Amino acid sequence: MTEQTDNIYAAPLDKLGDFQFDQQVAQVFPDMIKRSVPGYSNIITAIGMLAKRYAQPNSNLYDLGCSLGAATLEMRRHVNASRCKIIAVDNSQAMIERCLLQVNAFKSETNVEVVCDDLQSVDISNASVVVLNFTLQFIKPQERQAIIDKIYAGLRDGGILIVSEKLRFDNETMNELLTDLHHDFKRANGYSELEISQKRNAIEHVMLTDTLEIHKGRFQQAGFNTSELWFQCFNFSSMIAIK
Ligand code: GEK
Repeated sequence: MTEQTDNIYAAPLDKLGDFQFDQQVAQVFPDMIKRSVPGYSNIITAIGMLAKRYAQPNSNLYDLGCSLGAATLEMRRHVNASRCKIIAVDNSQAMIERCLLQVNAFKSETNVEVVCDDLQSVDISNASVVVLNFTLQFIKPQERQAIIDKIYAGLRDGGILIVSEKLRFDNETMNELLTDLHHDFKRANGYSELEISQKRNAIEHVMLTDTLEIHKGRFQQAGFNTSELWFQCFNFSSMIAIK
C-alpha cells in the first residue's frame, strides 16, 4: 500500500464539519499520525516490548481503536507466549478494510482477528494485554469509566492496560505552553497555519481530553492498584495500569 501525504486541511474548507475517521483519513493515516502525534513511533515500539513482557500463554490481546493496526502488528512481531490471539477492533469501516490488508500481508504464529465494531460492545475476556492507543479520547467522557471497568474485569491477574492519550492540564500557563509546543511540532513537520487551525476546529468537539489525574483516578476506581505515566512529550502521553 502506498503511503499518501495528509493534505486534508491544506486548502480552506467552506464547511468545516466535525473530524471523522472516513476513507479520506484512512488513506493518509500513517502520515497524519506520525506528523501530528509526538512520540507516536516510540509508543508503538514500547507497546511491542510491553506485549512481549506481559502476554500470557493462551490469552487474548486487545487493540481497541486499532486504526490500521500499527500496535497489533508490533505486538504480533514481538509476542512469543504460545497460543495468544490478538483482537483488533475499530468502528471505522475504512480503517478496518486497510487494517485487514496490513494484517494479511504477513504470516505469523499469533492469530489476529480484525473486528469492525464499537469497542463498547466488544466482550473483553481472558485478556493479558489491552491497548487503547489514542482511542479513549474519542469516547464520550461520561462513558469512559465503564470501558476501563470492563477492561479491568476482562483482564487476568498480572495483565496490563496501556492507554495513550493527549492530555489537558489544569494549569492554564502549562496547558498553553504544551499546546503551543505541539503546534510547533506540527509546523516542523510541514503543516501550515491553515492546516493546524482547521484541524483544531474540526477535532474540537470529537476529541475531549482529560488530565493525568482524571485518568489515574479512573484506573483506581476500576480496581487497578498500580498505574503510572511512562511517556510524555508535550501534551501527548502514554500510561500503564497493571492488574
Ligand atoms: C494506532 N490505535 O495507530 N469503537 C471503536 N473504535 C473507535 C471508537 C469506538 N467507539 N471511537 C473511535 N474509534 C491507533 C490510533 S486513532 C487516533 C488510534 C487518532 C477509532 C477511530 O475509528 C480511529 O481509528 C481510532 O479509534 C483513533 O495505534 O487518530 O488520533
